[in-house]
Amino acid sequence: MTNNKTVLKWIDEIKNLVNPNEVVWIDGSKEQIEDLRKQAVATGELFKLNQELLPDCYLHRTKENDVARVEDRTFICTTDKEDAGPTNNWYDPKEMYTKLYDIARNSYTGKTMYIIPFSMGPIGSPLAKIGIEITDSIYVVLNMVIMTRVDKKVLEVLGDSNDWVRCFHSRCDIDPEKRYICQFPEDNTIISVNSGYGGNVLLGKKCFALRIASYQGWKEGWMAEHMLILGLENPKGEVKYVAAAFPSACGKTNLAMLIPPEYLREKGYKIWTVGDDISWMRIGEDGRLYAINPENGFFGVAPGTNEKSNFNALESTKKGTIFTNVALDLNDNTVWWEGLNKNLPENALDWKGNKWDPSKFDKTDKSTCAAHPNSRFTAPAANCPCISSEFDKGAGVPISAIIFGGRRAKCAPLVYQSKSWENGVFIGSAMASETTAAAAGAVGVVRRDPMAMLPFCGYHMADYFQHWLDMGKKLGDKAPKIFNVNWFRTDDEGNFIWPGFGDNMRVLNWIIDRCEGKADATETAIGYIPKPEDIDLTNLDMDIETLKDILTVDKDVWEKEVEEIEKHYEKFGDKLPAELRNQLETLKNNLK
Ligand code: GTP
Ligand code: SPV
Ligand code: MN
Repeated sequence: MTNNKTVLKWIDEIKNLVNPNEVVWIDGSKEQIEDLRKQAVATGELFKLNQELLPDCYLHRTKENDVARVEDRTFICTTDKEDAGPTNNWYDPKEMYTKLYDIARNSYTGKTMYIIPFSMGPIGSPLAKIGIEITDSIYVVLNMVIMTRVDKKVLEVLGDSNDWVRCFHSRCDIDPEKRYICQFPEDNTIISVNSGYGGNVLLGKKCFALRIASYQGWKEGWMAEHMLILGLENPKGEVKYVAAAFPSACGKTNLAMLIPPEYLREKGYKIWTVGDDISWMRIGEDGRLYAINPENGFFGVAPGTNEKSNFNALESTKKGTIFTNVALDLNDNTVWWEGLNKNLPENALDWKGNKWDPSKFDKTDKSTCAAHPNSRFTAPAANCPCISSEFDKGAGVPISAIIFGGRRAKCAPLVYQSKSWENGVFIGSAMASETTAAAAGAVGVVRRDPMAMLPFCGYHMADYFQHWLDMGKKLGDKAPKIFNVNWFRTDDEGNFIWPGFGDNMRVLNWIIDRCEGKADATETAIGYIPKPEDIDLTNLDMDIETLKDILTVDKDVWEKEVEEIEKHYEKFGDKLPAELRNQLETLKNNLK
């Protein structure tokens, strides 16, 4: 497949370590994929779904102890502990290599070693990067073929270069006590053992495209962010692009594929999806910030996805999709999850493969759910009805606005604009959100999640903040405007006040208007808030008083928030950029 000496040497090293029966190179060809699907069906690793209703779609169930990312078992291994910073788990690289090699030794005995050369970003794009994943799992191969660009051309483009990321995965015994997800940023290396679940094993995604790439971006002057990218087309046919960072399971896929309310569609407004999870951004020749989506598919949250909430995502899952940990409707061999529709299947298997009893279903008790709350679909981006014409182009799209957001029941207003780039970096650095099922651990606890990158930043978070500030200096007056949104304010009964989903378009329109100097705003302590009459409520069952309510900045709540941010900043000590400390002081004074 290649004469690249660095590639051959590494593959030899891993092969000698894991001792496989056979070695297979993956080129992404139709015949090869079909053959692998057949093998996986024969062993029960995949279940073939109804091929008339869901052509080329399959269901996979992971082990019950292996259903989400494991942040406490994720490590950044740098020579100097200080380089990983206070928000990452650190381990000495030498010791970790020894530990992992001991775990993985002979782990492929009797098995096949698959080698997957892949490109993150359109093959050959100046913004793209190449990786090679070694795995013993057909599930991983088939997911990587959807999520990244797997093609013979990848190795041609790589040539003799050593600029590629080494990704080694071994299922071992799926033993949670020996599960490790390790990044070695200094060596462009990732090693993952004892898991078979999505984000832990599709190493192109969070491990490479965020943890390793954020480190590369820091060294090379670009940015790798946990952001969706969308294009908003107005009735004149002009398209403006925004990138938005929300923590896991806080609505990126939904916002990226949004369908505008009918009255806006009739006027000619459209949303185009460039990406739903990750954005790589560089300064272009004209001085603006350009973004590509390095992925080639969507690894989306299934529960809650339905025709109304996210039609485009649902459409994307109707062919060539792998479902993980959803329920199987035995009546017609299709899939089901909570929130897909109101027809609880009478004859179904839950995500564990046990008979499901709909009469015992209680939506407040996760253990009665048919699908796991973090069940997912892996769908090709090409299936998406609103995929952007720019998606496959290597040049990237110019970003007008950056949006931060998260789940905050009380604090953050529906939307506000930062007062400057530096103030926007402050807002991102202080972001918090209630935790979700996307990672193992407690759900619903407020935690600080700077730029939605807490679990994904591959180096010291204070250096990361400084990198953001430096990028702003380089961008100058061409920098995107920075905003914050919160779709998740609740009333006293805990119901979401803002309708969300397609209606978020009303907020996006205000954001674009602000970027173009077309909308007014009120200056508050935290930033610029819309005039209530500037958020279009046409055809919405919401009065302006309710809107005013979710646009307010409650002084008492924000004074507490400032205390929390102070505590959060203490972690970074002297390394925290002075600019951010100044921003916090300014906010404190503004609130007085
Ligand atoms: P990751 O793939 O983990 O990075 O998640 P994500 O950020 O792409 O989140 P996603 O769009 O899959 O949404 C996660 C959950 O949030 C789903 O259950 C959605 O139904 C819900 N959600 C998304 N947008 C909204 C919204 O505007 N309002 C409300 N109330 N819920 C939303
Ligand atoms: C997330 O958790 O942010 C995801 C899913 O997008 S995973 O690939 O598991 O990280
Ligand atoms: Mn994500």
